[in-house]
Amino acid sequence: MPVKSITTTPYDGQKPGTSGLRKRVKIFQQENYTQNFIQATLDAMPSPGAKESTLVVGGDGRYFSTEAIQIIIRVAAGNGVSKLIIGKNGILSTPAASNLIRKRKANGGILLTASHNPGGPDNDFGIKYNVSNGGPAPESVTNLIYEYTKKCNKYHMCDMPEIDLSKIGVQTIDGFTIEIVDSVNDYAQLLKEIFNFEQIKQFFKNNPNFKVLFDGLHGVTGPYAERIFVEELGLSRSSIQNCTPLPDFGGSHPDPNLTYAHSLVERVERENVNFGAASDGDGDRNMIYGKNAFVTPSDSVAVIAAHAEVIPYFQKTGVKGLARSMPTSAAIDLVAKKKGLEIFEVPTGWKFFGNLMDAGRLSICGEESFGTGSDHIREKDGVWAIVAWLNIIAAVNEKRPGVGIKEILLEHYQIYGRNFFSRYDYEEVESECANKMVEHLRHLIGVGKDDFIGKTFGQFTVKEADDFEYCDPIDGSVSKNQGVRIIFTDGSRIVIRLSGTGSQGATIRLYVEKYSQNVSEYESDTQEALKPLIDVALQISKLQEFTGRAKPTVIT
Ligand code: VG1
Ligand code: CO
Repeated sequence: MPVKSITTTPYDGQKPGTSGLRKRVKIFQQENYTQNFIQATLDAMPSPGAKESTLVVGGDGRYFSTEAIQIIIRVAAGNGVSKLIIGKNGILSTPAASNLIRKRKANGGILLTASHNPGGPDNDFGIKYNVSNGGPAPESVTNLIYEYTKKCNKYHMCDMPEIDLSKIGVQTIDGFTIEIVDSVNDYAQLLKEIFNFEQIKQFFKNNPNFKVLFDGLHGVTGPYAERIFVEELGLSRSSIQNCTPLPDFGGSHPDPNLTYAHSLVERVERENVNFGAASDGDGDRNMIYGKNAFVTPSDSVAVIAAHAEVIPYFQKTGVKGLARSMPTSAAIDLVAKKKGLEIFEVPTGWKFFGNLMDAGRLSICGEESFGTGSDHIREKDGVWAIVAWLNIIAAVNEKRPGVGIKEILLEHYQIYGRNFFSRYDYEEVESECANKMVEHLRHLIGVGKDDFIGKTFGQFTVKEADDFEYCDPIDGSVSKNQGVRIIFTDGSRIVIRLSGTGSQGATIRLYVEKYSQNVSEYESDTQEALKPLIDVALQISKLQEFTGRAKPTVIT
């Protein structure tokens, strides 16, 4: 096939954020915008580079995905890529893509998703590059992509007819191979190797009144849920809802939290559902929520770590170490301490866990943003987390029948204490206002530090404060300015950082955490328990003064 080199002009702002490049669809639709970014991505691929490489391609099926895949096919061919493995109709959940990259020993993958951001012609699209371990590219690679975008004045492509993405099979055009694969098979196989499906099925059989409801929020996990929950685990079809992937997610946010998964929340409460769960647009997030029992993601990963020995995968590999992102509560740290395991605190973003997993030092990790996972792949994994909980419940019930989500949580608090945790998001704040607030905070903890440490706000006295910096223990790379932390003498904590996944203005994230070993508090309402700390966070940050916002957009 003849290669054409097309002249183009670099675009500003093609800098990958926490998890790839995310912008409005309209921005990606600009002339050569997507082509430029793909060219820069291929140019930045780690050695031996794009030529003769194999790449996995797929995404959450959001609006503009199929157009983007046709562009990727042509630009990949133009750059001498030898093979693309593409999910049928362009569909691959983020964890399924990570698994395929590993299983097929591909050199990397291009994931088309903006995760939990809304989709459709007026909403978001995203492109993320994953490396050969199946995980998101590290900052060294994403920085290089950005550098290439700034000088991208040519891209290479081959003219070819549109490829039919709906037909499973292999086609080779002039030495360039395109393989369309079933989106679900390999992933379903993986989960069957990890968990005790027989035990879970048996539990459902023994407990016909145990109600389960999974909500796909019209994201990518629908077909995965149907295969795993209905076909493999034998639940009824009415146990899953919103499981048809839609390019605009039915017009809502495919974000599994109490605000955006409202239809699940209502049904769980109204129909006394024992086990409710949801996943996000690209299938890497999860929410676990039963009647009167919401599991915070920080608690969820701690519970999974505490019960890991009932999961066949960990029986085989052992638990090598635990980790969390910095803003995530320290509940998992307490499990690590009790079990004598290494614990790591990394910046926000799953890419920071990959090196630790590759080095054999990390098995289970999580983020407060509804991300939970393990070293079975190199992405967080929504369906994995949900099946992990089912496996734990099934195993615990063999010894103590009648135990559900709430009992497991309360037992956990009795052993480890409770880390109350909440996050306030202020979305689409004017960037200038958000930056001024951050400057104010950096001043407090920088030049003003001597005055700030030891100061008392309400019942809290400042013990330490910094802007989180991480040195990767494996490759020594340093990531600075990852969020302002203010730690009080009683161990309570405030973290403030700006989001790196938004596509419009700035999103301020405020995280608060308070630890309690007071048994009478274990069933308290999170927002009530944290109210005094939140007041202090707002006072210190002057958030309302800087942004004019009296209330957050979302509380999780
Ligand atoms: C958010 C979350 C972070 C998560 C990231 C990607 O990033 O806070 O924990 O890893 O989204 O998740 P930020 O920079 O906006 O806070 V997903 O499901 O979008 O791939
Ligand atoms: Co996601």
